Amino acid sequence: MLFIFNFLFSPLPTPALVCLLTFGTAIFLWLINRPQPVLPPINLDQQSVGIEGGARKGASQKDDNLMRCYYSDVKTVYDIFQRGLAVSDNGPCLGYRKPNQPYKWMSYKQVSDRAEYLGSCLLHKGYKPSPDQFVGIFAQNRPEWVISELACYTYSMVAVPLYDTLGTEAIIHIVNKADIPTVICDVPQKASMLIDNVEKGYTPGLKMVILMDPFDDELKQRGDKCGVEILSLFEAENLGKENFKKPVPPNPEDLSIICFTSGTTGDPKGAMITHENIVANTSAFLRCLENSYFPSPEDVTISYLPLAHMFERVVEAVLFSCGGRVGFFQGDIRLLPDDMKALKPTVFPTVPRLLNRVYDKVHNEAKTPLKKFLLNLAIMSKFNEVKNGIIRRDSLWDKFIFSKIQDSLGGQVRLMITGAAPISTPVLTFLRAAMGCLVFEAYGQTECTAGCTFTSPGDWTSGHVGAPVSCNFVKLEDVPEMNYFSVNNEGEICIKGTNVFKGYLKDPDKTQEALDKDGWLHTGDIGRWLPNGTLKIIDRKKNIFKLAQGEYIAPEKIENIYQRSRLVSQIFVHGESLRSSLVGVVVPDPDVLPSFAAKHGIKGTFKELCENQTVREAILEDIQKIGKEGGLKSFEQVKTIFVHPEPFSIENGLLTPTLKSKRVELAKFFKAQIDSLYETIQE
Ligand SMILES: *[C@@H]1O[C@H](CO)[C@@H](O)[C@H](O)[C@H]1NC(C)=O
Ligand SMILES: *[C@@H]1O[C@H](CO)[C@@H](O)[C@H](O)[C@H]1NC(C)=O
Ligand SMILES: CC(=O)N[C@H]1CO[C@H](CO)[C@@H](O)[C@@H]1O
Repeated sequence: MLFIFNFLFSPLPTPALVCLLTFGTAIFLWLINRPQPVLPPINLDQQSVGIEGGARKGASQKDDNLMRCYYSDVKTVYDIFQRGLAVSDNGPCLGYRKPNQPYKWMSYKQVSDRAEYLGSCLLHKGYKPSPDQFVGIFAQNRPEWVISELACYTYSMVAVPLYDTLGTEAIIHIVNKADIPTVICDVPQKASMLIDNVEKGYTPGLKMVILMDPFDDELKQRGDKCGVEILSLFEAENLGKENFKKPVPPNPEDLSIICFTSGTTGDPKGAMITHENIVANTSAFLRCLENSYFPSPEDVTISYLPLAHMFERVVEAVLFSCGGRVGFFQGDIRLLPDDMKALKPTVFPTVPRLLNRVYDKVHNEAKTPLKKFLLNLAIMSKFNEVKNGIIRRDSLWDKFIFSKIQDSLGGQVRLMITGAAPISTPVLTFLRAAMGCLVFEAYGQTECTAGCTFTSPGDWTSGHVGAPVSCNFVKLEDVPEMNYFSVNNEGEICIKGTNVFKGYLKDPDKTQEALDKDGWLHTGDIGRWLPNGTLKIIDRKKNIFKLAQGEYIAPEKIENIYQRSRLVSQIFVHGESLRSSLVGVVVPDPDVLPSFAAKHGIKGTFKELCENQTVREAILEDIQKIGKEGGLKSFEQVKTIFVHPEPFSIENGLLTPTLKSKRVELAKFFKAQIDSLYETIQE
């Protein structure tokens, strides 16, 4: 500043005048090119307002009519795609790549033609153009996934995604429950598994498999023998081209997709989602973006989060509705950074687990105190700008500190949305500073088509999930057994709106548990209204919680399985939604432990045995084996344990009078041990 000051007031020789003019021009250019701050569209101290009956709506909502659609001519997912085709002027739509090659693009028209051919083939094979006709899609994210889905919508049929992590039993359940005669799948292994199920008589209704990848004759013959026709996708499309049928677009209230979600107990439930549900969510999403970054045909997103989940599908719907493009990852999450560099996405949907890794990596790389200091200074300075609504990537901090991380995401990300599980404050703040793009957090679940609250542009605080979106109301309902009351602004989060699903497929009991008679969806999450009208998630109604990667955990179920180990007298399984793995506290059986330890060549008092690392590892190995036999998935297994010599009891306050674990107390009591357990494992 001093330099400028002196410069301005000294007598001006000609070269100095030139300098000044240059300088003035620079200031002028800076003034007109200065990044425009993103201003909040609403009063951030009052982000939601009460309506009759104790529920709340988003503050930007003028009346009590919930939003159904953003564009009046777009009422179904089929319409969404047609709009993309029109506004992009048949631009690029779906992209894919082979290792180390650039992306190749299919145009909107190519995609829509292929969908019409595939759909015509299904009709030719006996399907009817009607929303009671179900087609399975069993594939990783790839262009053919979207083509298959669109094939269904083009003729009013319903897509039913299947996915690997469900396990064979669940696949059998879904194929039977939804009466799926045809599954479109990606690789021969999956087709083989489906045929295996038919051979064994588990899924007699399956009649056809359409395969995207090449397969051999043997598979075809196996299919022939058990009455399953196997077609390549290529053959299927040709067949449809020869037997072409005119599209039969769906109605808004028709079913579009059935999303089977893996519960913690029992069979997966099929959430019935209509076209209107998806359009409502997509529209509300667009409304949220109105004042910040509105997608256009220039936009591109990367598809790597499972398409079988609504989160990813809604993000893609948002892009399609604006004529944008979707590029697919190669199918291997380890190659994602390489794909990002090749694609340069502008819209990046993501989950906390991935972001935690980015955060850890950057912080671990700053090894010297100087580097740590600079990193923190950079985060602080940039975040100060963010607080004023300045989102940019061209400051000195960006050049010297953040450009590497930005480049690792392709360098063009303008909009990041995180959902599926809560994200911690330091990670969110870091991202907002470092990435130089808008970062929003969304909260929701499959049953409300992914999203029901969204953080507002201009609100860069964390620790809440924003305010209700324009397609639903939110209310909190008393949960007396947990001491949550709506008069205290706390309770179970309930949602009502155009995005709320129609119930579970052929499951009136489960539907009744989730949807009450007035149409409120009961989420099972406990929320609190903050004074400024945002919602904070504070608990779970049952003892069920989500890990950072979005998987539900029912700790009691896991403990019951581990109890089968002879070594275990008592066990407490602990997890946190900001972490991606579980840890445990084991109280060993004093009668069994000494002889078990002796077998490992270790002797000592009970307390010494409990403290011995070799013993600890042997116990861990034993319970993990039992867990595996008991059918626990790998994310349900504890990664490490602490061995405690004193039993949990009513006296020490760790058990209820009915001898149930007091989970909150246990977590408090063992906090130090739990923290150090998490330090020892690489998450
Ligand atoms: C809203 O309230 C919460 C809790 O009082 C606070 O942490 C947050 O910063 C507030 N948000 C804004 C934008 O003022
Ligand atoms: C465990 O016990 C064995 C045998 O008594 C001993 O050699 C070993 O050092 C102990 N390990 C620890 C970590 O205490
Ligand atoms: C406004 C709204 O409800 N949007 C949600 C739609 O779904 C996406 C993806 O799941 C969420 O991120 C949004 O919050």
